[in-house]
Amino acid sequence: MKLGSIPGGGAIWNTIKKEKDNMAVIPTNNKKLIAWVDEIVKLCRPKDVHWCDGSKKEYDDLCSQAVRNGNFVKLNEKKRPGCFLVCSHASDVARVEDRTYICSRKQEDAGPTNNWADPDEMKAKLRGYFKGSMEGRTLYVIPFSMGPLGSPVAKIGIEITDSVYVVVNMCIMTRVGQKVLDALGENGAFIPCLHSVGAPLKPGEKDVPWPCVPDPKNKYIVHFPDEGAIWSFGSGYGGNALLGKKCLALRIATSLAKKEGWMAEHMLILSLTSPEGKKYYICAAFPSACGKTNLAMMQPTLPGWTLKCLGDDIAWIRIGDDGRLYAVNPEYGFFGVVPGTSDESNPNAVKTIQSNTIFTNVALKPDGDVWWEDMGVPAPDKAIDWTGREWTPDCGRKAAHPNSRFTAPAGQCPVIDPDWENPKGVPISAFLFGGRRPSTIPLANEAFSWEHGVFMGSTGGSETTFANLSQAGVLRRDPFAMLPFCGYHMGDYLSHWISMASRTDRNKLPKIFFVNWFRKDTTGKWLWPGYGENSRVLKWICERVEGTGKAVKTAIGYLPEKDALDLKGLDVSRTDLDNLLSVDVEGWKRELADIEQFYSTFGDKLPDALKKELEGLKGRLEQN
Ligand code: GTP
Ligand code: SPV
Ligand code: MN
Repeated sequence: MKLGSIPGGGAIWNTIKKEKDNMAVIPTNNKKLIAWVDEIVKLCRPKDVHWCDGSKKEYDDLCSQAVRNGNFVKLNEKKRPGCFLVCSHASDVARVEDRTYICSRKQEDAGPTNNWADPDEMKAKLRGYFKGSMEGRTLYVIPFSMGPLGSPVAKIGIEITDSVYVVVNMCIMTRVGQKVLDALGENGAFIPCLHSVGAPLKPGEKDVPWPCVPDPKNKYIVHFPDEGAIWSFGSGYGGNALLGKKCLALRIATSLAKKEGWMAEHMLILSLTSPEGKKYYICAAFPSACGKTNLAMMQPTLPGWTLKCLGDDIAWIRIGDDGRLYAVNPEYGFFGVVPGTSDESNPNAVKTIQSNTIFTNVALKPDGDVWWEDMGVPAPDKAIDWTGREWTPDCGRKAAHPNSRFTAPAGQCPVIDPDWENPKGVPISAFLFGGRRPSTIPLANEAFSWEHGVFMGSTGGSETTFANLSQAGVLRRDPFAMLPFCGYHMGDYLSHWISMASRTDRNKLPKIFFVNWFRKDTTGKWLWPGYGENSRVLKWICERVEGTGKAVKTAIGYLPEKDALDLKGLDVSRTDLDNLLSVDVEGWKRELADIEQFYSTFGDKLPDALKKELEGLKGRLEQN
């Protein structure tokens, strides 16, 4: 269909001054979509419109164009085939939680943990920002599917963006292209996701390497859960701009899931097969930069155990016909933390990012390959750091930004599970919660019940990291690692978790565990070696699922008995092990006070079941 020949296509036709024979046909007959694109074209006034078909040629052309334009650097084809380096503006290096809004109709629906503004007022304000924001740039329409395309669990989004970086990253992170429009059909529903870097170009003006709005106060990551829409302005980075990920697959999805009786969680999905051949599926929620990608594709050090990866960041979970919980990864790629990725820590990630990967904010070596801190190979004598400056090992600066990232196709992971695209999902045996806790929280702790497990998840906390543009290293409560990602009232979200026990046979629910790989001794050294050695904890968890693992009942949960963990071949001292696996009563009493204060922010939205759990813990600790 020609642009001018369909209702609503007129404005696109008129707005884009393009040679007629170049003019693409609109590849959809979805009336709502055409009308929406038309409206945004009028508002943002791009010089051009490009409907993404998701082909390899389109991807390659866009990357080549970005290289010519000075936005991307092509890496050495022999060392990193099909790979590019992109370095962002120094102001645009992570998610901006301060600038992230849940604009529900009623303020109460956003709850105490989200920024809120009236949706009409926010839209009026943002229209001012978007007005003419794409001048001099191409507007890209990205049809994408979160979840296996065409499956009943999939949600279709359409992202409009003026960033080539966003287009190619979305092509890796989600399922993009014509096939999505075909699945959408004439009347199908989609989630409109509007994005602009907010940097219009005047005629003849040369583009900068990373266009964005430098002033953080003028960035807006806004969700309208009642209508299911996302508007993002001013940032080109990660979760701020790749709108299928945190914005759609978590914030909007949580609010849909609450209404529809399923769960959208910040969880990795892995499978673990025992030497006897029994396969267990585990989901784990850790806050940003707290070890999900690493655990999701970890190489077990325990002989005979095989781990496979189904997802590293997000899980959509539904009750299956048999009453068990089934998890699907809605994503198609990994957007992983780069620093610390080495053959020793995460050999499977190293292999995944060998080709067809976009690196953001790492250092460029003279040989055209990339480098980062704790890569496990010697630092180059000199490099160009992520800020574009000359770097030497003694210059006192980090070569890669602590929140530098790789974007890589999930299918490239050498241990990807054969069922990772199964729309039915995989049946979950255990939920793990965790975070960076240098003290108090033991290495592993099993909940007494579903409600106690929900209590554990809801009171989880972590030292903050560089994944958010804010202070790193301070303890904050982060229920279910969802504090920045829950699209509605956190108190209602906690009730939703509690309610799962009445939606199905509670005996079929996964067992719940809290783990902490990040305990430190008084000198600041990690007490637990982590990474592949975490397989020893996973083994105990599988044994607990089977009902065989040995545990001691304590005030805070079931802890592994001192000889219950398989530590063969591992050098951990008895004292360290005692520290890792004992109840620090005084520490827990302080913890309790902090939890009580945190819980008070939810007022009467705090589920009674959790009040009861809090009182229960208090009583048990007092007996110690
Ligand atoms: P997001 O992508 O932000 O959600 O992060 P993530 O939860 O996937 O965290 P990731 O696996 O990328 O790990 C973040 C940082 O934690 C990296 O620097 C890792 O090296 C480090 N890390 C991961 N697992 C462990 C572990 O078991 N022990 C220790 N000490 N560090 C770990
Ligand atoms: C996180 O911060 O949890 C991430 C990175 O996974 S981002 O996609 O930027 O949100
Ligand atoms: Mn994440």
